[in-house]
Amino acid sequence: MKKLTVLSGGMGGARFLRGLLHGITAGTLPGVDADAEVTVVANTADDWWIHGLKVCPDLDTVMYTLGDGIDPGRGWGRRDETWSAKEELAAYGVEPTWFGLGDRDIATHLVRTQLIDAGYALSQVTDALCKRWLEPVWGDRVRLLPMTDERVETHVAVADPASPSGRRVVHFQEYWVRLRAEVAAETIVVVGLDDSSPGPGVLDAIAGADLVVLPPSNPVVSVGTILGVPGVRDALRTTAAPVVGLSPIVGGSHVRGMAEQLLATIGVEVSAAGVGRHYGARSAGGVLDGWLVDERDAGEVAALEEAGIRCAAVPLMMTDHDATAAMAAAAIELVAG
Ligand code: FO1
Repeated sequence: MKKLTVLSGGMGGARFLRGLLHGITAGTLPGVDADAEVTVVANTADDWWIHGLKVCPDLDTVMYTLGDGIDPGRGWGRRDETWSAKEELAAYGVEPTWFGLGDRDIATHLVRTQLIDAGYALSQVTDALCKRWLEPVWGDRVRLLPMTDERVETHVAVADPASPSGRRVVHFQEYWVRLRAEVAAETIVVVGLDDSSPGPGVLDAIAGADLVVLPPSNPVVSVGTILGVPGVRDALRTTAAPVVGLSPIVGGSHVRGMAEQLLATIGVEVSAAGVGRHYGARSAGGVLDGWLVDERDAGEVAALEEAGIRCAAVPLMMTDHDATAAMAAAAIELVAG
């Protein structure tokens, strides 16, 4: 196996990717060449223009994580960060004060924004940023592709008694960071998604893969938005590669993030089986050949097998690179042969 393609959101996907690469390098993944290439198709619907800068949280979380620049505690932004610019903006009373842009992180957004303003596509800009972050560590074995070059942004409608309509629409970042996903998301609207097209290399990365992985990222606003880019689902259904996913829901709740709240919004059961069925069996018009659930959800394996999805229950806590690599190995074994 030489070509792996991973459809990734932010923290969960990035942590999975780091462990996958650990396993590849260590040679512990069955049938995977030690010089195998990993192409990451990353969600861009979290992107946000703020203070005149284009911030791409999921692209940056993957890039910083694989380039070892991530702050491990936060899971986003840079390690060894300082916040002088943020403090100065707050001193001017400039909103939003609740969104933390660190000084080092701002340099990334300045470079990205300048290149976007100069007319370069997001995929070209991402390549340029990855020259610093990925090439020195991974050579040309890791590629980071935006799911689309076009502007796509997730917005969430929340109840707001103060507004005439009784609701307010906020950007996903406000829903997640300021509201802490503590209010019900009445509706999720991914602005621009239906009119978007797969970014350069995305469909080839799926069609030409030996394996496609849906890591434990948010099934609604991360993997869900990637699947929503016109053409991506069809590519998953027609690729010769097996498609295997890992459940982000363990024991009936998310490990981190806000998957519970958003699955409820789209009417999907908050369970490992619920998400697996939501993605669907490839044999039944969905995108999955295999679905890994945590040992605590072993009782859901039979239901998934009946839905046409190969399923196994293994430990799904990404406690360290070895544990994550073991998850990747289990995913590969589940759909091998
Ligand atoms: N998450 C927070 O909880 N608080 C923040 O202030 C914050 C700032 C931030 C800045 C840049 C960036 O790339 C990510 C940032 N995040 C922050 C995380 C971000 O909201 C999430 O990574 C995703 O959008 C959800 O996966």
